[in-house]
Amino acid sequence: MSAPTTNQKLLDWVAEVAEMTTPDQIVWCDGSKEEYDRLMQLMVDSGMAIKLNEEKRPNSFAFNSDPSDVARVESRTYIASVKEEDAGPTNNWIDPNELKETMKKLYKGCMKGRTMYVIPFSMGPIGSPIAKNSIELTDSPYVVVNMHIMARVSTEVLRLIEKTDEFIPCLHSVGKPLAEGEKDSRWPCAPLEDKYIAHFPEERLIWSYGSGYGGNALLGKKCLALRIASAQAHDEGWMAEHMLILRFTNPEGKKYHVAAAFPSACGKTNLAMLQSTVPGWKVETIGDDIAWMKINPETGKLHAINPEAGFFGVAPGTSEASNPMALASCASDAIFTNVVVTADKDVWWEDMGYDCPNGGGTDWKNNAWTQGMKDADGKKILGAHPNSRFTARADHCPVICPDWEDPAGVPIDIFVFGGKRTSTVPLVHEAFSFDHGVFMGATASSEPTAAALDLGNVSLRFDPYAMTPFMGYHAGDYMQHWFNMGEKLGDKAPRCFYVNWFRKTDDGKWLWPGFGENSRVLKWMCDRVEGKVGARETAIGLMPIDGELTLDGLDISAEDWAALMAVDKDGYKKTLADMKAYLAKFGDKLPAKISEQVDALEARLNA
Ligand code: GTP
Ligand code: SPV
Ligand code: MN
Repeated sequence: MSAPTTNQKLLDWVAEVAEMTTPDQIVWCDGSKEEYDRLMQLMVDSGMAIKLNEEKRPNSFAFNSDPSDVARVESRTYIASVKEEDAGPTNNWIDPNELKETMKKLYKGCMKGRTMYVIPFSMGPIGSPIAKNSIELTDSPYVVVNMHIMARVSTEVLRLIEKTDEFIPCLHSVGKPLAEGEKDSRWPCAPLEDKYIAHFPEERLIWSYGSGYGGNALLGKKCLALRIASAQAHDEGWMAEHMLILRFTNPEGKKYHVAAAFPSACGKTNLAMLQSTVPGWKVETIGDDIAWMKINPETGKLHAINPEAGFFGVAPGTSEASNPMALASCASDAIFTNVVVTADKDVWWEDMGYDCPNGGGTDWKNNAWTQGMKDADGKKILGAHPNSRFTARADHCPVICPDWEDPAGVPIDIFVFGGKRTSTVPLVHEAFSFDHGVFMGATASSEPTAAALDLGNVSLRFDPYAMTPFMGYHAGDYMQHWFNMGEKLGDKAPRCFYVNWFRKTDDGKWLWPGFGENSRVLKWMCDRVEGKVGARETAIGLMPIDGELTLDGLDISAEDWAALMAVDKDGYKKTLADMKAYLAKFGDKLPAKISEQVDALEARLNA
């Protein structure tokens, strides 16, 4: 196949990679439906993909990964900046030259027996000034079809690269060359010790080896749109954040735009597509995972775009009750990874809202499975992996915002931070100031979820801005960048809030109904922005005055409400001690303003 571009830089790079990885052939992708259908058919024929029931799940496919390759691997993710101190204490670092030598040995001949696909893609609307043109080279057809949904794959990107002579190179291999005549496995990948998800921030270069799953392999997402983009945003004075973006419109038609940072598997997709229970108020989705934000010279506010084109959402827990809009988004033209395939070739996962039809099917490990089945130790065998995901087109979401592709973005009024805390942290509190909000984001904490399984036995993780696994540079500099943005924004800075949907009672039940009911909390935030409601000052921030966050029609006892709204000073003192130990790792890169906020919080807790 002759190359469909005249850009020498691109041609040289493709040739250089092909020489190193020795694929059997090179295919230049165009993002067309014909290409999607052809690759899916190829994978159905090889046994990698399962075509789902055309009546129940039109044009949709299921995949099961290798049980060793089910999530991002943070322990194998590297920020290979030239200087170690630029990666900081929250990132893994290897000298870039050394890492390249190691990876070149792995890449040598790694595509033997495979096809190398050249994927031209844009993060952000093609051709928009904020978008990034990029090329992913991969030997995984699964990556190609997912990129079709998650990014904008098109030959138009090649035309832009020809004009600008600029693109972000992303190299990916599953790391499993095939010997002469060797039969491929269903999900080829390399063992953990050979996996590398590497970023060279100064060169704006991404090299990934050994994993075929999610953020390890769909390189436009975490690698480009967060790790590389955050480093670039730092240098250029904008922001790349792990945030959903939504529009919340009141009955009079006034629009508020909210960007919220929660760690992986902590409810961004849910909140982004929330079905409001506040009469007359509605939510529209702009993005569910990533926000790129720049200061708009006309409004002086931060304007946000979603650089992605699809959702790579957590499947388990997605039901008609919890997230009907996510279900609708993957009703057709979707890809499912590591869920149950039912007897009639539909999909199912835990907490989907109904029992598995016919009592079972094929589980994510590709075994015959019945619901309720137990292993030798008497533990229930899950049909779907806890980090199983659907890949769905954003334009299939019934509540996608009509302006979601506006390259100018939407003006952000409200920042929300949060995480999963079953104790200590109340339902909602507001920052005293933007700087206090920057501190709240910097010291956000969460109990680890299945989206990163290699964290070991950690009960609480500080996760600044939900960006710990995604910062392309030193976390202390990251915090300082937030303060700097605040200074530039002045009184146009978004109002900052902290939420926790995940408080539990001692006997393990949720204190807050969550999901659609979270709209009540959003409404309170908008009322705060409008100055319609007051707030009471507490040690941790500003909290609702009883009765002003409406609970009408909710079955929630006075005791539960009090517990949800309590400021657990002892719990916070414990968190504060852990926080100080965590922040000590930042050394002299810890912004002075963070230390001031720590002292102020301590003084308020001791008052
Ligand atoms: P990534 O895609 O990994 O970045 O994560 P995400 O933040 O988009 O995750 P998602 O929205 O898919 O979170 C899914 C998990 O959060 C599921 O287990 C949901 O049941 C749970 N969840 C979301 N919202 C709520 C809520 O309001 N209350 C409770 N209790 N659980 C919630
Ligand atoms: C996350 O883990 O935050 C995700 C999923 O959004 S992945 O793309 O696999 O990183
Ligand atoms: Mn995410």
